[in-house]
Amino acid sequence: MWRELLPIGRHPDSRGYRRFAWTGADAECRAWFKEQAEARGLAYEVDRNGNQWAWLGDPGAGDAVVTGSHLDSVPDGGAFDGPLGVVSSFAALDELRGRGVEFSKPLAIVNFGDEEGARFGLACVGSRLTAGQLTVEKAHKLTDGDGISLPRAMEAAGYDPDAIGADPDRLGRIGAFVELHVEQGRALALSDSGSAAGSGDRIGIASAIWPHGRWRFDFRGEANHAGTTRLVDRRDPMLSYAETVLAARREAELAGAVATFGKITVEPNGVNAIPSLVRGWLDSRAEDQERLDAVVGGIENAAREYAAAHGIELDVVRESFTPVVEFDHALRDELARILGKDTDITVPVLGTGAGHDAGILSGSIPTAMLFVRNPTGVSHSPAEFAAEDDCVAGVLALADVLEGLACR
Ligand code: HGY
Ligand code: MN
Ligand code: MN
Ligand code: MN
Repeated sequence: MWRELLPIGRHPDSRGYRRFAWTGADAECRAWFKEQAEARGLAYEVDRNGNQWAWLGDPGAGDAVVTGSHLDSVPDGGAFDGPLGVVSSFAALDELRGRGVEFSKPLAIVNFGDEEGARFGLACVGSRLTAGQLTVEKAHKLTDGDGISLPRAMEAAGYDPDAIGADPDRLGRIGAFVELHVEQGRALALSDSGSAAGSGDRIGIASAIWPHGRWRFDFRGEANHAGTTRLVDRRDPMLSYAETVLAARREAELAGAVATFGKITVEPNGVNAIPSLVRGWLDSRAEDQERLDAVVGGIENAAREYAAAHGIELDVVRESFTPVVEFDHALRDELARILGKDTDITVPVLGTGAGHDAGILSGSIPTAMLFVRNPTGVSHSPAEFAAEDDCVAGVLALADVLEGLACR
């Protein structure tokens, strides 16, 4: 099943994935999910926000155990971020059926829509809507780089944008959500808990997600001729932007945080024109809110100084924000107990700077995450990798967890 998913949305030049919400590649991924559900005799449904569900047992019974992740990608993303969790969910179900276990609770596998926010700029749209953390009004205003709104994009993909909204009844029927994900760092590879799994540990349990957000910086100056405008006469927003990028690095180092300008648009975007507008997006994350406030505040202050010095107007807009997430302690402990039961090795518990649907849902229901070792730590890149043995260990760990949670 992994192999069928591999070619979908893969760019022939970059070899990275471009599976953006409500595009053709996304539709192919969704068709794959539906096929996997139907091939296993699971009850397939799409919720009001376009998230896909595959149910074993009665979805209405309550106290369901749910697992899954997402199938969309960042621009030129890797094969594992998202799909590993969805594929592992189906594989874990196959494993449990092979074990002949009897489920005492309904079990569901979910594919959340638009986790990466690559197209409309806001991450975790499917889970945010479901959890009521994104209003319908705000969702309807989201637009992509071509000016296509989220409602139009959903409609074009055959979904009803007027149906979207919070879904407390659905969440109320879930007892626990567990998301398996490739680790997006090297904590497991570098871990020395004493496991025999080569270097480090194959599997870890998530403790927390760092607070994180996205800010849009609009630097407005004056377009002019690149050849005839004297340097002293220019109001070039690129200069303030460049200085701000350097400030971001400095402030992040100072605060012990991370800050990235990874996306930029320039107007008029001509080689021989001084720009009139440079729009850059800051992604910043830190272990705690205090550090995040310090780093973003420091960057914004620096940007305002530079802008003022060059006669540039600056607008800073916070486009999204996710506060710190502490995963459910009881569920975390239960996962540790289940995974540690036949061994004297303690499963590593680690925090992460990456956002996940599990983090969004944790505000409404008990939620936990499992991480699979990533030898290089690379993610959001075509070079993202996890070894087959480690992926298999992930499937078995997820199967143990689902058995422990849904078969008691
Ligand atoms: O962390 C992120 O960039 C996204 O939510 N996966
Ligand atoms: Mn990601
Ligand atoms: Mn992901
Ligand atoms: Mn000319």
